[in-house]
Amino acid sequence: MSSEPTIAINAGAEWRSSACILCECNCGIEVSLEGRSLAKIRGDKAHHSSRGYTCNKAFRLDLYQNGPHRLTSPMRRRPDGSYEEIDWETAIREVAAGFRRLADEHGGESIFYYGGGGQGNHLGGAYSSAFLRALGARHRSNALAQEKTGEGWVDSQISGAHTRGEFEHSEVAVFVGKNPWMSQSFPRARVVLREIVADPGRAMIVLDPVASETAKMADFHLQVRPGTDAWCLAAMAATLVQEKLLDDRFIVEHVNVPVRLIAALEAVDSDDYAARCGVDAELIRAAVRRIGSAASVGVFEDLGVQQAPNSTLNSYLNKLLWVLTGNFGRKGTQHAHSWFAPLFGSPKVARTPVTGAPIIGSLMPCNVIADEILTDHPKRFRGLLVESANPAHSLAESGRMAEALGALEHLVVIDVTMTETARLADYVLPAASQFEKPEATFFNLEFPENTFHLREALLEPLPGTLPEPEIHARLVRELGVIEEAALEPLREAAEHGLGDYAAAFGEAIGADPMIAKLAPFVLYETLGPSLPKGLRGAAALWGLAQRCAFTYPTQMQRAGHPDGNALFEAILSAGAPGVVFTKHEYEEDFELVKTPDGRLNLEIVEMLEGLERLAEAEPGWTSDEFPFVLSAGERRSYTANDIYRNPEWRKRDREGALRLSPADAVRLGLGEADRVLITTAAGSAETAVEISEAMQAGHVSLPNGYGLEYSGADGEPVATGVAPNSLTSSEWRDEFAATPWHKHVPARLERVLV
Ligand SMILES: Nc1nc2c(c(=O)[nH]1)N[C@H]1C(S)=C(S)[C@@H](COP(=O)(O)OP(=O)(O)OC[C@H]3O[C@@H](n4cnc5c(=O)[nH]c(N)nc54)[C@H](O)[C@@H]3O)O[C@H]1N2
Ligand SMILES: Nc1nc2c(c(=O)[nH]1)N[C@H]1C(S)=C(S)[C@@H](COP(=O)(O)OP(=O)(O)OC[C@H]3O[C@@H](n4cnc5c(=O)[nH]c(N)nc54)[C@H](O)[C@@H]3O)O[C@H]1N2
Ligand code: SF4
Ligand SMILES: [Mo]
Repeated sequence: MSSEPTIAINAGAEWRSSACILCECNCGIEVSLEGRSLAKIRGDKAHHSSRGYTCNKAFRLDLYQNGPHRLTSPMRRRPDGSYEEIDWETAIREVAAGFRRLADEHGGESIFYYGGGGQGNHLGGAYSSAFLRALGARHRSNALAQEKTGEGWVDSQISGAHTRGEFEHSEVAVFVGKNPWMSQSFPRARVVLREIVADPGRAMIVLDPVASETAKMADFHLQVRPGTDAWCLAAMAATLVQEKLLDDRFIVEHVNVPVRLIAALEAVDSDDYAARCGVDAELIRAAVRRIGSAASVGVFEDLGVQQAPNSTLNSYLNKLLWVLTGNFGRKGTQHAHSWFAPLFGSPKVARTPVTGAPIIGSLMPCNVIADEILTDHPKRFRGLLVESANPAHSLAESGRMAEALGALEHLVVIDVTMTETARLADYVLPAASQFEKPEATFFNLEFPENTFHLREALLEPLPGTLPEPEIHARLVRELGVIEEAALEPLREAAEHGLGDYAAAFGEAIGADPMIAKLAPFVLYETLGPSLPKGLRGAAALWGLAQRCAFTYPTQMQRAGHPDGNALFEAILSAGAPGVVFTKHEYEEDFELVKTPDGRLNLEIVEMLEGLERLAEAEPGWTSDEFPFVLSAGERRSYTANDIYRNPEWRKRDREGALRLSPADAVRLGLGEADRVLITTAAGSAETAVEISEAMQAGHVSLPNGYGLEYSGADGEPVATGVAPNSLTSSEWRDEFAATPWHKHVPARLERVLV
């Protein structure tokens, strides 16, 4: 909900602009500082996309910024497992030497990189690539490879582009395994949801086994049984075909529809499929007719299907809903969009060195990382650099993940705090927080106007910490791979302005391939010092601005930036609102479609086979031993990935209760005050329970972001709530993309007797 400025209280306070770092929306905020504390926070009305909006989570960011959890010195692990503080010079020397040794003895490919930015900080990751390239390392991954790579693979074939719904203007909004009331993910989510509900001419369709906050607002809640979305989505697409609700003209002009797809959808018995997913067949058909009659439809799929059975197939099937009805490239529909920096690498699917799992968008599937380490295979990973991520807690099967991290020869973690992952590392490097350095994200996913927001530091780095760009620069300098003399002309050109710099940079790249290879480092070292005070870390954005000028020249100029240098300058000086870096016309959306013939392509053999197989397949992954389905990692009011570590930030749900249906509570003889032991193939945990009408029988859920260790005033670390991945298994994963089934973990419950 948007926060109204409290003028009387804040009279005289100085408000500084920044952004919330807790989810991909990165809402603009204004902060009033008291010393080093973020004393007051409110939504920033000047911000281009959030316009004053925030949700409930932004207001306690001081608990992220300040507290005993902040690291203030590099740490080195002693043989007995305890840590000692070391100085930065020693840390940089030993960290670089450890990776250098692995690269020399086993090749750069033995070094792996995980993370590079969470929900609010992608600048550091932009610089890490220079250090990794200098070592010849090329394998990497991050959280996207446990949620979005299946969808990314489907997108790469349907449109060659990432797409988003323009929900602010959609007549019909469809949410598939997505609860935006809680999890947000598009600008001003709660305002937009309320507007849809209030307008009788608009409608909302939600596929969710839970009567989530969003599902309760929906006109059509298709309350599938967990894990059965493929049958529901197939019945929906089949209804489009069988009831002739397709946009024939759009299809003729823009879509390759294989005959095999139409035949498969004609053959679907939607009553039978409806029964298999547990939804009333007439409700499914009514929802589809609403889509068929709408002037504009936007669709958002998220973790409820991306981390559950048939996840990649579900991505394909839900995209049929907007592709076949021509809901693309018009106001309120689905859109391809520009990127300031693409979040995915090459669409070509490669294979991981040990297990041969698919590498999609250059990201290794998170669920095979442990297997790529715990083996005597000569190509196993031996070294790992983790930056701004907590894989020991956020990846499937924490126990095995910890074993893998422990088996590495050189594990280095860059974080603001001693995470579960850092506790296994050989070296921990303390980063300046996201309010102590210029920062930004590449979650720039809007259309027709796309924005980028560089925020300035609110505070000096906490003594003992360094911003990531400086850490990576020191590591590259330590490797000694680039001559000072090669950098000097660029430094000098930078003194004469961006025009001279651009010319000198072009020349330097031609003369020395190392300059291009280590571009972010070179920019930091040469352009960085000439930037306004405190903005050195923004130097890499110059390269991205040039890329933007090259990729979207017309749209960038339409947004008011004559060239890449002008865009870069606008970014540095824009402040609170951020910068519109591209402005598209609706008709230009097809220019962003990157398939070979420029058409949307539905011919994906694996997906057609998957659709056909549904006819014979029976949903159901539970057993007598594990009769419940656990969704491990639900987004709630007080969850924010692993970013807030201090449990004090939660006003409710302190322990993160397991939610279960009233029917199951009766069956197990449970009351609200009882506790249960939940057991899965991977482990057991004891938890508080919350009996909730929102849950259907047989389905239970636990929140994400709990079970993080935190020590208050120098006591022993205590973990509050259940760490969800102590209960997940890495083999439960999608057959195409190897994305995890976090939302679908077979489990057993027992009442804890006291
Ligand atoms: N409050 C809060 N917001 C966040 C985050 C956070 O930690 N806390 N994290 C951010 C991040 S990183 C992400 S990726 C997004 C994720 O955002 P969401 O994907 O919306 O979040 P989840 O709650 O994990 O899952 C969404 C829904 O999937 C449903 N679900 C479970 N099983 C199934 C199933 O079999 N089928 C279907 N159709 N649905 C199912 C759940 O009931 C839930 O309502 O949230 C972002 N926003
Ligand atoms: N079971 C289950 N597991 C899940 C999920 C689920 O639903 N269920 N969801 C998955 C999803 S969608 C996601 S996105 C991941 C998220 O999990 P991760 O990718 O591990 O990322 P975050 O939780 O964002 O953790 C960010 C880390 O960055 C650190 N950090 C904060 N600021 C800075 C900074 O300025 N510099 C540095 N270097 N570090 C900083 C924090 O201390 C924290 O350790 O979890 C995934 N894991
Ligand atoms: S958590 Fe997300 S929606 Fe909420 S204020 Fe922060 S960025 Fe905005
Ligand atoms: Mo995520």
